[in-house]
Amino acid sequence: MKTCYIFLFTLVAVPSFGQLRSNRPGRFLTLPVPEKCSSRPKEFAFRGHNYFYSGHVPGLSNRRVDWLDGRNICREYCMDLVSIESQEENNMIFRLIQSNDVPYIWTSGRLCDFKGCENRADLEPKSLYGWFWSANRAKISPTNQVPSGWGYNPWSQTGHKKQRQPDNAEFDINGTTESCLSVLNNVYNDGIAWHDVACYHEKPFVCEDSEELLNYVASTNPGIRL
Ligand SMILES: [Ca+2]
Ligand SMILES: [Ca+2]
Repeated sequence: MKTCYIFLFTLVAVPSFGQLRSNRPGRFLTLPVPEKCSSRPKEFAFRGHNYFYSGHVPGLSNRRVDWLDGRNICREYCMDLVSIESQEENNMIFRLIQSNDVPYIWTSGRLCDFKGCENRADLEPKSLYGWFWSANRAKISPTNQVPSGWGYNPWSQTGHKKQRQPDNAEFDINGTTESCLSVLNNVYNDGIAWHDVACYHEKPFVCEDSEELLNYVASTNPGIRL
């Protein structure tokens, strides 16, 4: 069911664990912590993956973190920020946001605008073709199209500049690129929808099981229960 993604393996030097550099000097992806993987919060499940919303986890419920910190908190649990590959998964996340009155969340969605993304004609123009899920390096459908198999386009039709998303609006304000994908809850009177947002903003987040990290911890910790 999950073998059909178009992987972007040439996008980044495929990470040796813990070695993938962030865009801020000195910040790295975190290694999973086996004990935390074993006892990770399993708030709900979908197609074999466990998920949790940080606002529902003791110790995390008041945390608002930037995008990379969100990834790293998830990764300690053998998870990553949520990647929304199907309309069913998106509907589930939208329902979570709606029923809990969540203002916004981080996802693992990221614009390929860093080192390794140059000279990729298939990613141009970036605002349409340059987005992918960091958790598994799967491409996101062109942002101006209804994704294949979906009945709607999850990107908002409006935002700060009253233009459809992604609009990279903050770049015009302070020169910061909106390189990370957040689901916002009616911030622009637009219902629950996807937005490109600058990655330094601090938000709650949803974690989803990472098969890559679970397999890594399983293979290096014989007998561990995950
Ligand atoms: Ca997913
Ligand atoms: Ca935006």
